[in-house]
Amino acid sequence: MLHYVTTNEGKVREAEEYLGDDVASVDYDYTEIQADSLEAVAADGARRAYEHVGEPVIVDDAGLYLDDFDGFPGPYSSYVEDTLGIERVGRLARREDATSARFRCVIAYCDGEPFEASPEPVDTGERRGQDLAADDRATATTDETVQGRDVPVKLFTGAVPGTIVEPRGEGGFGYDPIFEHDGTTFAEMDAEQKNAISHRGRALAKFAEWFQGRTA
Ligand code: ITT
Repeated sequence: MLHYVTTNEGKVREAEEYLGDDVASVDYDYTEIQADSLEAVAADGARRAYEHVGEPVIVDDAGLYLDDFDGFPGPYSSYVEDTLGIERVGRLARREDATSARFRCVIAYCDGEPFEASPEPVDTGERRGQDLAADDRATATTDETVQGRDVPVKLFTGAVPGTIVEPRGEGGFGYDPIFEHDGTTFAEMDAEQKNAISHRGRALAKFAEWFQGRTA
């Protein structure tokens, strides 16, 4: 059984469409490391989650990136939501005319076993930080296997561009009310509509396809 380790019910609702009954959610609040890339945070989280659960796990680390603020708040999105709140982040972005943004999501999978070689880049700890900081600024996504000295982790990424607007909508969670894509905020979409275009939907679709092969 696959375990989705998260404290965020909103993420679980969105994952159900891709993972259905094959996944159990586990509410385990491990201490996240601070790092300037989602990949590093997610990979570390997957290792901790696997250690705790002892069975295959995924964790999901996501963030909002304001293009003209060098990607702020990015990996610090949770802290900024808790301290400033999304309405003030939205006001700041609009006041500074820095409304071009993207969401990024990284799904990290760990089952304690190594992964077969894949065409995607394979890297280890030291260089990983630099390469992935560059990827954080890009729309393009890279999936990779992290096979350092630690337990290997496989990563799946997704990104979606959008615009910061005044809050609209009641659905979704987190920054969804201020993130507009094609004229609609994520909070105005239901889970299915959001999944069809979202950072998480894209990462989950890639993961779900790969995972079928892993378990076949
Ligand atoms: P877990 O780490 O327990 O999974 P979390 O809510 O802390 O749950 P993240 O660290 O990934 O999740 O989230 C970072 C921040 O980004 C946090 O403020 C979320 O509300 C926000 N966020 C993540 N995904 C989002 C999405 O799809 N839409 C809007 N905001 C999102």
